[in-house]
Amino acid sequence: SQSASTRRGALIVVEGLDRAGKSSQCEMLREYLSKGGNAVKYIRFPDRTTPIGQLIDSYLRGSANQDDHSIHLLFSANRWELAKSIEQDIASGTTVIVDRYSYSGAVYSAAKGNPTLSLDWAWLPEIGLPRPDICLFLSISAEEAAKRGGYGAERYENETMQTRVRELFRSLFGRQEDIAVIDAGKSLEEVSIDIQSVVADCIGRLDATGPLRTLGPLAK
Ligand code: Z5A
Ligand code: MG
Repeated sequence: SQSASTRRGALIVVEGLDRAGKSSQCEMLREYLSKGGNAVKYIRFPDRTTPIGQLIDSYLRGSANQDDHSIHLLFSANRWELAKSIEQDIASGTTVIVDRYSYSGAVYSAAKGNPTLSLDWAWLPEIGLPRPDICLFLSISAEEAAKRGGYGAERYENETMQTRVRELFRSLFGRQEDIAVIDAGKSLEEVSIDIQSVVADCIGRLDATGPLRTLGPLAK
C-alpha cells in the first residue's frame, strides 16, 4: 500500500538495435539517478534467470528450436511474470529502468517475415503490461553500429534481421506515445547527457501523469 507521501517511481524503458548502447546507458542512468537520491532498479529483458528465461536463452544461443509464435509468447510471458514486481516497485517509489521491453518483443518476432506473425499480431500479448512513462529509442545507423564490433553468435545477429528490425522499430514507434528518439551515434557521455535531460523531464511530470498506466492496443 502506498502512503500519501510516497511519490511513485517512473518506468523508463531503453530500446534500440544491437550495439546501440542500451546496456551501457542503462548502467549510466542508474548511477545518475541514484546519485540524485532516487531509489532505482535496473532490469533487462529477456530475464534469462527464470525457467521461461532459460528456454529463451537456449533458443537465442541456438541450442534449441521453437516455433516462431511459441518463442514470441515466451518472450511476452517473461515480461508478464515480472509485471507484478515492477508495479510494486513503482508504487513504493522506486524508479525502474528496463533494458528492452515489449517493443523489441514485437519487432524482432515480426522481422522474421512469418506470414501469420505480423507486427499487429505480435503486439497483442503485450496489452495490459505496465506502460512506460518514457521509452528512449537509441537510434544508430548501421555504419555506426558496425564500428562497435561485428555480429555476435546469437540468433538474430545478422544483417537481414537487423535491417528489418530497424524498419519495424520505426513503424512501431510511429504508432506509440511517450517515445523519445535519442541519437546514439555520439560518445557515451554525450548520449548519457541527452538521456538525463529527457528522464529528468519525465520524472518532473510524474504527478501530472498520474498512476502507472498499462499498454493499450496499437494505434492504426
Ligand atoms: N529479443 C526478442 O526477440 N524479443 C524480446 O521480447 C526481447 C528481446 C526482450 C537478446 O537481447 C536478443 O533478444 C536480441 C533481441 C531479442 N536479439 N538480437 N539481436 P539482449 O538485450 O540480450 O542483447 P544484448 O546483446 O545485450 O544487447 P545489444 O543490443 O547487443 O547491445 P546494447 O546493450 O545495445 O549495447 P552495449 O552492450 O551497451 O554496447 C555494445 C558495444 O558498443 C560495447 O562494446 C560498448 O562499449 C560500445 N558502445 C556503447 N555505446 C557506445 C558509444 N556511444 N560510443 C562508442 N561505443 C559504444
Ligand atoms: Mg545489451
